[in-house]
Amino acid sequence: MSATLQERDDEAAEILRANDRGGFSVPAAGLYPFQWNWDSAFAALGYAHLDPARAVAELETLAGAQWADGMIPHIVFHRPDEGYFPGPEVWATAESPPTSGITQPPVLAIAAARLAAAGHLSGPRLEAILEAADRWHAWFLRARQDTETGAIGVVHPWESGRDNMPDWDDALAAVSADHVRPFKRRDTGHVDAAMRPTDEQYRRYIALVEFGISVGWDQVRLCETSPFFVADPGMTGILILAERALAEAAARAGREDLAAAARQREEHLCAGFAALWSDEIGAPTTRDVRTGGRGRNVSSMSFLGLAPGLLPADRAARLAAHFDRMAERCRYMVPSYDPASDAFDEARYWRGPVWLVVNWLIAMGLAAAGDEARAERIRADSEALVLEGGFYEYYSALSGAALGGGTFTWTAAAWLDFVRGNDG
Ligand code: 2M8
Repeated sequence: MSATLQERDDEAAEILRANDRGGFSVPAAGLYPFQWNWDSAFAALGYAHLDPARAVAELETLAGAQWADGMIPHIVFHRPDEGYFPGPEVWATAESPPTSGITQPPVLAIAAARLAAAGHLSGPRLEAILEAADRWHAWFLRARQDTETGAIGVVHPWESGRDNMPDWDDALAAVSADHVRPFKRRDTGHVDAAMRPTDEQYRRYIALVEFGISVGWDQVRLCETSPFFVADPGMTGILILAERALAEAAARAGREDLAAAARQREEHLCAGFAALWSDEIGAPTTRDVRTGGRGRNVSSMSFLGLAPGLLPADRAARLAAHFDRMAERCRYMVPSYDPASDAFDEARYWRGPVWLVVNWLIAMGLAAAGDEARAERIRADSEALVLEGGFYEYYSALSGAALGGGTFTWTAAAWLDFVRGNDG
């Protein structure tokens, strides 16, 4: 029997409290024992329902890890923990506190704008976060831009947040891992190996970390020379939503300078996103910057293209038709990869399962476009998944089975703010 809404509300609050490490949260105790970038931004929106001051602290801690060049790193290793690989000694970035050497999807400004709109964040503290977001967003154009399309790319699958999504496969296969010394994975000690990336993928992930070290983590050089650099509708689309949020919050704070810069970047990024359109697929897909190779299928992040202003109407209609096709086939939207594709895997991490935070971002875009019906389908499916299965890392789009790690921070946050917050 499934739980009641009230029981899940209470559990979500309990998970956020239990995963609070004082000023920052961990995504899941054991499996992910450090602060992750986009997890933290989503977590803040969950904390806003329990303790708004705690929500602001989460964003301040994240912004506080910003590198001198503007990048906000994907992991901040506040305290040592043996339970995760690769830890700070593998990344060897020389930051204090130690961090990884790559970034993650820029959700910070989206969270800050929502906290500001709710009256939880204002004045100099809001401005400080917006300034950090402005520096980070500008960094993406300097250090992660596919100059041919104007879209934003990733130098590591981990950077996208959708680690083993099938569209990275070809580019990753070109990364040599022959020199990588044996290592012990920790993730498969917490979660069934059939739900995680393969060992072969992990070896290449580590080869890319070693490449970053070889260029001294100089981010511009990394982008220019990395064997892996793939333009991504996900990263580009999220940055567009973040620029819009930054412009709105900066205008609210009377910082027209930051708002104008965000609007200018946004316009450029929208052109970049549109350039990732694949006419063959009828959706925006990835583009391997080194080879020109394109993603082979629709992925969940393609649907960011349904937000207003990202695609011309005829293309948005083709994309919406994919959504409706998948919505017929899947009991729960939105699968991370097209279920009609051979590469779809119902249970393996980012190759098929539903992630509530991705649902949240897609629904934000749909709601902004006035597409209440599709936004509500996503919200209602997210609600059903949690009512049935509890707060897991991800879920089967076909059966609703709860998968990956349990008592998961961003799933609890998505429940409180997106599913139950009535302002998707
Ligand atoms: C997953 O990624 C980490 C590496 O960053 C991992 O598998 O070890 C992804 O789902 C990522 O998007 C997420 O931020 C992270 C923590 O939840 O886990």
